[in-house]
Amino acid sequence: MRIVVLTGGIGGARFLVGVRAHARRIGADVTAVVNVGDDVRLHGLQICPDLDSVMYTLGGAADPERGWGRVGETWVVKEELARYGAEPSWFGLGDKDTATHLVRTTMLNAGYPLSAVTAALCERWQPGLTLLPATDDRLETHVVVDVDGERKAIHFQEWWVRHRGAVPTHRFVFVGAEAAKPAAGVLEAIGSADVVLVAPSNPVVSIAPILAVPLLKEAVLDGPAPVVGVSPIIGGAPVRGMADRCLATLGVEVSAAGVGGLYGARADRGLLDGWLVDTTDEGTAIPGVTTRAVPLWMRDEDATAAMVTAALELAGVA
Ligand code: GDP
Ligand code: FO1
Ligand code: CA
Repeated sequence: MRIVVLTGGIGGARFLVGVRAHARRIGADVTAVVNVGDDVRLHGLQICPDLDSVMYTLGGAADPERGWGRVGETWVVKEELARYGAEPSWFGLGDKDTATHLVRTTMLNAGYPLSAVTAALCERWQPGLTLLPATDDRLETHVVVDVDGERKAIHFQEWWVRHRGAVPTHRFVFVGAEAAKPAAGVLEAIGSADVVLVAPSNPVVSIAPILAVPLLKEAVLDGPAPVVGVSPIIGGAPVRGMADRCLATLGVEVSAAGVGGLYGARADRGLLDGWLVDTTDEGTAIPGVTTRAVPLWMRDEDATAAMVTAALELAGVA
Protein backbone atom coordinates (compact mmCIF):
# COMPACT_ATOMS: atom_id res chain seq x y z
CA MET A 1 0.00 0.00 0.00
CA ARG A 2 1.12 3.55 -0.78
CA ILE A 3 0.15 6.30 1.65
CA VAL A 4 0.54 10.03 0.97
CA VAL A 5 0.20 12.47 3.88
CA LEU A 6 -0.31 16.23 3.46
CA THR A 7 1.31 17.83 6.49
CA GLY A 8 2.54 20.91 8.30
CA GLY A 9 5.00 20.98 11.20
CA ILE A 10 4.54 19.63 14.67
CA GLY A 11 0.95 18.31 14.53
CA GLY A 12 1.72 16.63 11.23
CA ALA A 13 5.08 15.34 12.46
CA ARG A 14 3.49 13.61 15.45
CA PHE A 15 0.85 12.12 13.18
CA LEU A 16 3.59 10.81 10.88
CA VAL A 17 5.19 8.96 13.80
CA GLY A 18 1.94 6.95 13.97
CA VAL A 19 1.74 6.58 10.20
CA ARG A 20 5.30 5.22 10.14
CA ALA A 21 4.54 2.75 12.94
CA HIS A 22 1.44 1.47 11.16
CA ALA A 23 3.22 1.37 7.80
CA ARG A 24 6.02 -0.74 9.26
CA ARG A 25 3.49 -3.26 10.53
CA ILE A 26 1.71 -3.64 7.19
CA GLY A 27 4.70 -3.01 4.90
CA ALA A 28 3.34 0.22 3.39
CA ASP A 29 5.28 2.96 1.65
CA VAL A 30 4.77 6.52 2.96
CA THR A 31 5.37 9.91 1.32
CA ALA A 32 4.84 13.12 3.27
CA VAL A 33 4.10 16.25 1.23
CA VAL A 34 5.14 19.11 3.49
CA ASN A 35 4.11 22.77 3.66
CA VAL A 36 6.75 25.31 2.65
CA GLY A 37 4.68 28.48 3.23
CA ASP A 38 6.40 29.05 6.60
CA ASP A 39 9.83 29.10 4.93
CA VAL A 40 11.88 32.23 5.34
CA ARG A 41 15.36 33.53 4.49
CA LEU A 42 16.98 35.21 7.51
CA HIS A 43 20.63 36.12 8.06
CA GLY A 44 21.22 34.71 4.57
CA LEU A 45 19.92 31.28 5.61
CA GLN A 46 16.96 29.38 4.17
CA ILE A 47 14.83 28.11 7.06
CA CYS A 48 12.11 25.51 6.48
CA PRO A 49 10.26 25.12 9.81
CA ASP A 50 7.73 22.50 8.80
CA LEU A 51 10.18 20.31 6.87
CA ASP A 52 12.57 20.52 9.82
CA SER A 53 9.89 19.78 12.42
CA VAL A 54 9.00 16.63 10.51
CA MET A 55 12.61 15.64 9.85
CA TYR A 56 13.76 16.19 13.45
CA THR A 57 10.67 14.53 14.97
CA LEU A 58 10.97 11.42 12.82
CA GLY A 59 14.74 11.45 13.35
CA GLY A 60 14.24 11.46 17.14
CA ALA A 61 15.98 14.84 17.52
CA ALA A 62 13.09 17.31 17.99
CA ASP A 63 12.61 19.28 21.18
CA PRO A 64 9.32 17.90 22.56
CA GLU A 65 8.50 20.86 24.82
CA ARG A 66 9.32 23.75 22.49
CA GLY A 67 7.66 22.01 19.55
CA TRP A 68 10.25 23.21 17.02
CA GLY A 69 14.00 22.90 16.60
CA ARG A 70 16.48 20.47 18.15
CA VAL A 71 16.52 18.85 21.56
CA GLY A 72 19.59 19.82 23.60
CA GLU A 73 19.88 23.04 21.61
CA THR A 74 22.33 25.84 22.52
CA TRP A 75 21.96 29.51 21.56
CA VAL A 76 25.45 31.01 21.11
CA VAL A 77 24.80 32.17 17.53
CA LYS A 78 21.55 33.83 18.58
CA GLU A 79 23.28 35.68 21.45
CA GLU A 80 26.15 36.77 19.23
CA LEU A 81 23.76 38.03 16.53
CA ALA A 82 21.92 40.02 19.22
CA ARG A 83 25.22 41.62 20.31
CA TYR A 84 25.67 42.87 16.73
CA GLY A 85 22.12 44.21 16.83
CA ALA A 86 21.40 41.97 13.83
CA GLU A 87 17.69 41.87 13.06
CA PRO A 88 15.33 40.15 13.31
CA SER A 89 16.04 39.61 17.00
CA TRP A 90 12.60 38.05 17.54
CA PHE A 91 13.49 34.87 15.63
CA GLY A 92 15.68 32.33 17.42
CA LEU A 93 18.21 30.30 15.46
CA GLY A 94 19.64 27.49 17.57
CA ASP A 95 23.27 26.48 17.02
CA LYS A 96 22.48 22.90 16.00
CA ASP A 97 19.58 24.04 13.87
CA THR A 98 21.84 26.59 12.17
CA ALA A 99 24.03 23.79 10.82
CA THR A 100 20.96 22.42 9.01
CA HIS A 101 20.24 25.84 7.48
CA LEU A 102 23.88 26.26 6.44
CA VAL A 103 23.94 22.92 4.62
CA ARG A 104 20.54 23.61 3.04
CA THR A 105 21.42 27.11 1.90
CA THR A 106 24.77 26.05 0.45
CA MET A 107 23.06 23.34 -1.60
CA LEU A 108 20.26 25.67 -2.73
CA ASN A 109 22.84 28.29 -3.75
CA ALA A 110 24.64 25.60 -5.73
CA GLY A 111 21.43 25.04 -7.69
CA TYR A 112 19.92 21.93 -6.11
CA PRO A 113 16.12 21.99 -5.76
CA LEU A 114 14.67 21.94 -2.23
CA SER A 115 13.40 18.37 -2.77
CA ALA A 116 16.96 17.16 -3.46
CA VAL A 117 18.32 19.15 -0.53
CA THR A 118 15.68 17.64 1.75
CA ALA A 119 16.60 14.14 0.59
CA ALA A 120 20.25 14.91 1.35
CA LEU A 121 19.46 16.18 4.86
CA CYS A 122 17.31 13.09 5.45
CA GLU A 123 20.28 10.82 4.77
CA ARG A 124 21.45 11.86 8.21
CA TRP A 125 18.06 11.72 9.98
CA GLN A 126 16.64 8.57 8.37
CA PRO A 127 12.99 9.56 8.90
CA GLY A 128 11.77 6.18 7.62
CA LEU A 129 9.55 7.72 4.94
CA THR A 130 9.96 10.02 1.94
CA LEU A 131 9.81 13.73 2.75
CA LEU A 132 8.90 16.04 -0.13
CA PRO A 133 8.35 19.80 -0.04
CA ALA A 134 5.02 20.70 -1.68
CA THR A 135 6.99 22.72 -4.24
CA ASP A 136 10.59 23.45 -5.19
CA ASP A 137 9.51 26.95 -6.22
CA ARG A 138 9.27 29.99 -3.97
CA LEU A 139 6.02 29.93 -2.01
CA GLU A 140 5.71 32.05 1.14
CA THR A 141 2.73 32.74 3.36
CA HIS A 142 2.28 36.45 4.00
CA VAL A 143 -0.32 37.97 6.29
CA VAL A 144 -2.23 41.20 5.69
CA VAL A 145 -2.39 43.02 9.03
CA ASP A 146 -2.83 46.46 10.60
CA VAL A 147 0.28 47.50 12.54
CA ASP A 148 0.66 51.02 13.99
CA GLY A 149 -2.36 52.16 12.01
CA GLU A 150 -0.88 50.92 8.73
CA ARG A 151 -2.19 48.07 6.60
CA LYS A 152 0.60 45.93 5.23
CA ALA A 153 1.59 42.38 4.37
CA ILE A 154 4.18 40.78 6.65
CA HIS A 155 5.87 37.40 6.44
CA PHE A 156 4.04 34.59 8.23
CA GLN A 157 6.94 34.20 10.71
CA GLU A 158 6.68 37.85 11.73
CA TRP A 159 2.95 37.37 12.33
CA TRP A 160 3.37 34.06 14.21
CA VAL A 161 6.54 34.59 16.23
CA ARG A 162 6.85 38.36 16.64
CA HIS A 163 3.16 39.27 16.99
CA ARG A 164 1.87 35.86 18.17
CA GLY A 165 -1.03 36.51 15.79
CA ALA A 166 -2.27 39.23 18.15
CA VAL A 167 -2.68 42.00 15.55
CA PRO A 168 -5.77 42.84 13.48
CA THR A 169 -5.49 40.23 10.73
CA HIS A 170 -7.31 40.40 7.40
CA ARG A 171 -6.06 37.53 5.26
CA PHE A 172 -3.34 35.05 4.40
CA VAL A 173 -1.68 35.25 0.99
CA PHE A 174 0.37 32.42 -0.46
CA VAL A 175 2.90 34.42 -2.43
CA GLY A 176 4.12 32.55 -5.51
CA ALA A 177 1.58 29.74 -5.23
CA GLU A 178 -0.19 30.39 -8.54
CA ALA A 179 3.03 29.93 -10.51
CA ALA A 180 4.44 27.16 -8.29
CA LYS A 181 4.71 23.62 -9.60
CA PRO A 182 4.60 20.52 -7.41
CA ALA A 183 8.10 19.47 -6.33
CA ALA A 184 9.83 16.59 -8.06
CA GLY A 185 8.08 13.36 -7.07
CA VAL A 186 4.89 14.90 -5.66
CA LEU A 187 2.56 14.24 -8.61
CA GLU A 188 3.93 10.71 -9.00
CA ALA A 189 3.32 10.01 -5.29
CA ILE A 190 -0.23 11.34 -5.35
CA GLY A 191 -1.02 9.63 -8.65
CA SER A 192 0.08 6.22 -7.39
CA ALA A 193 -1.30 6.57 -3.83
CA ASP A 194 -3.87 4.15 -2.44
CA VAL A 195 -4.92 6.78 0.08
CA VAL A 196 -4.20 10.44 0.83
CA LEU A 197 -4.32 11.44 4.50
CA VAL A 198 -4.61 15.06 5.61
CA ALA A 199 -2.70 15.31 8.89
CA PRO A 200 -4.23 17.11 11.90
CA SER A 201 -2.25 20.19 10.90
CA ASN A 202 -3.29 23.83 10.87
CA PRO A 203 -5.81 23.94 8.01
CA VAL A 204 -5.23 27.63 7.21
CA VAL A 205 -1.45 28.02 7.27
CA SER A 206 -0.18 24.42 6.91
CA ILE A 207 -2.60 22.56 4.63
CA ALA A 208 -4.02 25.46 2.56
CA PRO A 209 -0.59 26.57 1.25
CA ILE A 210 0.08 23.01 0.03
CA LEU A 211 -3.21 22.95 -1.85
CA ALA A 212 -2.55 26.45 -3.21
CA VAL A 213 -0.15 24.82 -5.70
CA PRO A 214 -2.64 24.41 -8.57
CA LEU A 215 -1.41 21.13 -10.10
CA LEU A 216 -0.97 19.58 -6.66
CA LYS A 217 -4.55 20.38 -5.68
CA GLU A 218 -5.80 19.06 -9.02
CA ALA A 219 -3.85 15.82 -8.53
CA VAL A 220 -5.45 15.24 -5.12
CA LEU A 221 -8.98 16.22 -6.14
CA ASP A 222 -8.93 14.34 -9.45
CA GLY A 223 -6.66 11.50 -8.33
CA PRO A 224 -7.67 7.89 -7.77
CA ALA A 225 -7.00 7.79 -4.03
CA PRO A 226 -9.64 8.40 -1.36
CA VAL A 227 -8.82 11.40 0.85
CA VAL A 228 -9.32 11.23 4.62
CA GLY A 229 -8.60 14.14 6.96
CA VAL A 230 -7.92 14.14 10.69
CA SER A 231 -9.25 17.04 12.75
CA PRO A 232 -6.70 19.26 14.54
CA ILE A 233 -9.59 20.76 16.51
CA ILE A 234 -10.87 18.82 19.52
CA GLY A 235 -13.87 20.05 21.51
CA GLY A 236 -13.83 23.48 19.86
CA ALA A 237 -10.14 24.29 20.40
CA PRO A 238 -6.80 23.50 18.78
CA VAL A 239 -4.63 21.14 20.81
CA ARG A 240 -1.77 23.65 20.50
CA GLY A 241 -0.84 26.61 18.33
CA MET A 242 -3.04 29.33 16.87
CA ALA A 243 -5.39 27.54 14.49
CA ASP A 244 -8.24 29.32 16.33
CA ARG A 245 -6.84 32.75 15.36
CA CYS A 246 -6.25 31.58 11.79
CA LEU A 247 -9.77 30.18 11.42
CA ALA A 248 -11.29 33.35 12.94
CA THR A 249 -9.56 35.39 10.20
CA LEU A 250 -11.43 33.31 7.61
CA GLY A 251 -14.69 33.52 9.56
CA VAL A 252 -14.70 29.74 10.05
CA GLU A 253 -16.03 28.25 13.28
CA VAL A 254 -13.32 26.76 15.51
CA SER A 255 -14.68 23.23 15.58
CA ALA A 256 -14.20 19.87 13.89
CA ALA A 257 -17.31 20.70 11.84
CA GLY A 258 -15.91 24.12 10.90
CA VAL A 259 -12.64 22.70 9.59
CA GLY A 260 -14.37 19.77 7.86
CA GLY A 261 -16.70 22.24 6.17
CA LEU A 262 -13.76 24.43 5.14
CA TYR A 263 -12.08 21.45 3.44
CA GLY A 264 -15.42 20.45 1.90
CA ALA A 265 -16.68 17.30 0.23
CA ARG A 266 -14.93 15.91 -2.79
CA ALA A 267 -18.29 15.59 -4.50
CA ASP A 268 -18.48 19.42 -4.36
CA ARG A 269 -14.87 19.93 -5.62
CA GLY A 270 -13.72 19.95 -1.99
CA LEU A 271 -10.98 17.80 -0.47
CA LEU A 272 -12.54 15.11 1.69
CA ASP A 273 -14.09 11.70 1.31
CA GLY A 274 -13.75 11.01 5.04
CA TRP A 275 -13.27 13.14 8.17
CA LEU A 276 -11.97 11.73 11.43
CA VAL A 277 -13.04 13.66 14.54
CA ASP A 278 -12.43 13.13 18.23
CA THR A 279 -14.97 11.21 20.32
CA THR A 280 -15.77 14.55 22.03
CA ASP A 281 -17.02 15.74 18.64
CA GLU A 282 -19.13 12.63 17.90
CA GLY A 283 -22.09 13.56 15.71
CA THR A 284 -20.14 16.05 13.57
CA ALA A 285 -21.80 16.04 10.15
CA ILE A 286 -20.29 17.40 6.93
CA PRO A 287 -22.57 17.12 3.87
CA GLY A 288 -21.12 14.59 1.43
CA VAL A 289 -18.34 13.45 3.79
CA THR A 290 -18.29 10.25 5.86
CA THR A 291 -17.30 11.09 9.42
CA ARG A 292 -16.15 8.86 12.24
CA ALA A 293 -15.28 9.65 15.85
CA VAL A 294 -12.26 8.05 17.56
CA PRO A 295 -9.83 9.37 20.22
CA LEU A 296 -7.58 11.92 18.45
CA TRP A 297 -5.11 12.82 21.21
CA MET A 298 -1.65 11.88 19.91
CA ARG A 299 -0.38 10.87 23.36
CA ASP A 300 2.12 8.32 22.09
CA GLU A 301 3.02 6.25 19.06
CA ASP A 302 0.43 3.53 19.74
CA ALA A 303 -2.46 5.98 20.23
CA THR A 304 -1.44 7.77 17.03
CA ALA A 305 -1.08 4.52 15.06
CA ALA A 306 -4.63 3.63 16.18
CA MET A 307 -5.82 6.93 14.65
CA VAL A 308 -4.09 5.98 11.41
CA THR A 309 -5.78 2.56 11.39
CA ALA A 310 -9.14 4.32 11.82
CA ALA A 311 -8.34 6.73 8.99
CA LEU A 312 -7.42 3.86 6.64
CA GLU A 313 -10.62 2.00 7.61
CA LEU A 314 -12.63 5.13 6.85
CA ALA A 315 -10.88 5.32 3.46
CA GLY A 316 -11.81 1.68 2.85
CA VAL A 317 -8.19 0.59 2.38
CA ALA A 318 -7.41 -0.97 5.79
P1 GDP B 1 2.94 23.58 12.86
O1 GDP B 1 3.20 23.72 11.40
O2 GDP B 1 4.19 23.33 13.64
O3 GDP B 1 2.06 24.64 13.41
O4 GDP B 1 2.14 22.21 12.99
P2 GDP B 1 0.92 21.64 12.18
O5 GDP B 1 0.25 22.66 11.35
O6 GDP B 1 1.34 20.38 11.49
O7 GDP B 1 -0.01 21.21 13.37
C1 GDP B 1 -0.59 22.13 14.23
C2 GDP B 1 -1.93 21.55 14.66
O8 GDP B 1 -1.69 20.29 15.29
C3 GDP B 1 -2.65 22.40 15.68
O9 GDP B 1 -3.76 23.03 15.07
C4 GDP B 1 -3.06 21.40 16.76
O10 GDP B 1 -4.40 21.52 17.15
C5 GDP B 1 -2.79 20.05 16.12
N1 GDP B 1 -2.44 19.04 17.10
C6 GDP B 1 -1.37 19.03 17.92
N2 GDP B 1 -1.41 17.95 18.74
C7 GDP B 1 -2.55 17.27 18.43
C8 GDP B 1 -3.17 16.07 18.92
O11 GDP B 1 -2.69 15.39 19.82
N3 GDP B 1 -4.33 15.68 18.31
C9 GDP B 1 -4.92 16.41 17.31
N4 GDP B 1 -6.06 15.94 16.78
N5 GDP B 1 -4.37 17.55 16.82
C10 GDP B 1 -3.22 17.96 17.38
N1 FO1 C 1 9.00 29.73 16.91
C1 FO1 C 1 8.99 30.66 17.87
O1 FO1 C 1 7.97 30.82 18.52
N2 FO1 C 1 10.09 31.45 18.12
C2 FO1 C 1 11.24 31.30 17.42
O2 FO1 C 1 12.21 32.01 17.67
C3 FO1 C 1 11.28 30.28 16.40
C4 FO1 C 1 12.43 30.02 15.67
C5 FO1 C 1 12.44 28.95 14.74
C6 FO1 C 1 13.61 28.62 14.06
C7 FO1 C 1 13.62 27.57 13.18
C8 FO1 C 1 12.45 26.81 12.97
O3 FO1 C 1 12.46 25.79 12.11
C9 FO1 C 1 11.28 27.14 13.63
C10 FO1 C 1 11.26 28.20 14.53
N3 FO1 C 1 10.11 28.52 15.23
C11 FO1 C 1 10.11 29.51 16.18
C12 FO1 C 1 8.85 27.79 14.97
C13 FO1 C 1 8.08 28.37 13.79
O4 FO1 C 1 8.08 29.75 13.78
C14 FO1 C 1 6.59 28.08 13.82
O5 FO1 C 1 6.21 27.30 14.88
C15 FO1 C 1 6.15 27.43 12.60
O6 FO1 C 1 6.54 28.04 11.41
C16 FO1 C 1 4.63 27.28 12.59
O7 FO1 C 1 4.49 26.10 11.96
CA1 CA D 1 3.58 25.36 9.93
